Amino acid sequence: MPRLSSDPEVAAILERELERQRTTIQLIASENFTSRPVLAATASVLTNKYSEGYPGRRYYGGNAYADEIEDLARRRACALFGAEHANVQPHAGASANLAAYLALVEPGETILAMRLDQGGHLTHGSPVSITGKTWRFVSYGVTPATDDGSGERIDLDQVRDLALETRPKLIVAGTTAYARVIDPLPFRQIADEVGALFLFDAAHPAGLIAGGAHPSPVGIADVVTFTTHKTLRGPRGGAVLCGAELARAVDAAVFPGLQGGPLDHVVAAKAVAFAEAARPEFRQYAADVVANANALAAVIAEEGLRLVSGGTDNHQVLVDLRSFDPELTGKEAQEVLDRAGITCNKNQIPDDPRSPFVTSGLRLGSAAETTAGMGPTEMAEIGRLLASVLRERRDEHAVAAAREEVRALCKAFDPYPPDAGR
Ligand code: DSN
Repeated sequence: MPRLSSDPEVAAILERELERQRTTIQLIASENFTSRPVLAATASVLTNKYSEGYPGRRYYGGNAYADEIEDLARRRACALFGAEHANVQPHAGASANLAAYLALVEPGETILAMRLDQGGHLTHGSPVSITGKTWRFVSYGVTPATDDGSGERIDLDQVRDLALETRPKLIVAGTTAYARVIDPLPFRQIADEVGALFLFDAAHPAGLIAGGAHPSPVGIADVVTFTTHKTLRGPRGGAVLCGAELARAVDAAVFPGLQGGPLDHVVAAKAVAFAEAARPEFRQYAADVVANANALAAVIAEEGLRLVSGGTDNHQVLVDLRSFDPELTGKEAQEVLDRAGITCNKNQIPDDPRSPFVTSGLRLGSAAETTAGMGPTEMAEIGRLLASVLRERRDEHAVAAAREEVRALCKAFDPYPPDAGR
């Protein structure tokens, strides 16, 4: 990684962040460790370039190479996902979703999407998001919890009933805290039944889809949005896929509708990541991510923590802490786990009585540590450590001992080993 010796203050902070990533366990489900080529592209001279517009149609001169890189990224994205058109300019998943709404729905029209506290995203119409202020959102959720773990799945009957009742212009499938596979076909059928368009927000499973571990919504949904930095393991950013007939509307929504100049250095890094995700080893990676999440989930359940939906089909494990200790909040759990070097996030669980700042749940993810090389054995060890830290959370010696175990585990699975040329 490039050194910033001429700015020692910034360099020191970056070194400490690198050290944190190397010596603590990363279980945030939306994070990953990018490859060095992705990091290098992100740090490239393309950060200097202004290229408002699209390849061949820019508002500034000097864009020959910006055009080449964006064309390459678009071609690679289309090839990876089997899409007719890709827009690789969205700065984030939120902007990709906003662009899709802008392209497909007039302000004030109705969109049917998943509610935030049921596993949806802020951009699925939360009242605090511009999406909730601009469009009329109707929300669906998950089925009630059951003892056998068959509940807490997307309630497709509710999706259909609400679609028939409210006749949305657009139906959104996609989640931010949901541990189960999402089949795009029932959503397509419901959308067709009510004459709605269908957007699949693949922010979380994009890498699992690219790696063949989850069904692809491409060619089924009218528009697919995704982030490039979660399971796809690329740079921080977003993208939109669609058929040729929507290409113009989607492109116009991204620029000039929402954004100014693209981040060409990030577009270059996206191109790198799309090529990496097209390799055969990425298919193995996607399968390993799911296997690792299952191994983590199994041990956590054995340790007496209830899993929302009873398990996982993807990279996420959602834990209901109330089953473990009614007093334990997600906030407290996140804080004590942070002290032990286990990084994860508090998360609301379906029908959570606590606020999003406190919560009754934890969201864990396997994508990053799978990249670092961990397997089911390490996942089981992490599950046991996590449970013991929660159990002994008031004993600082026990937390400090867990921190040392975490440090030892991380040493064997360094995402950026110094001898590999960082
Ligand atoms: N922050 C992302 C996540 O963690 O899922 C969603 O925006």
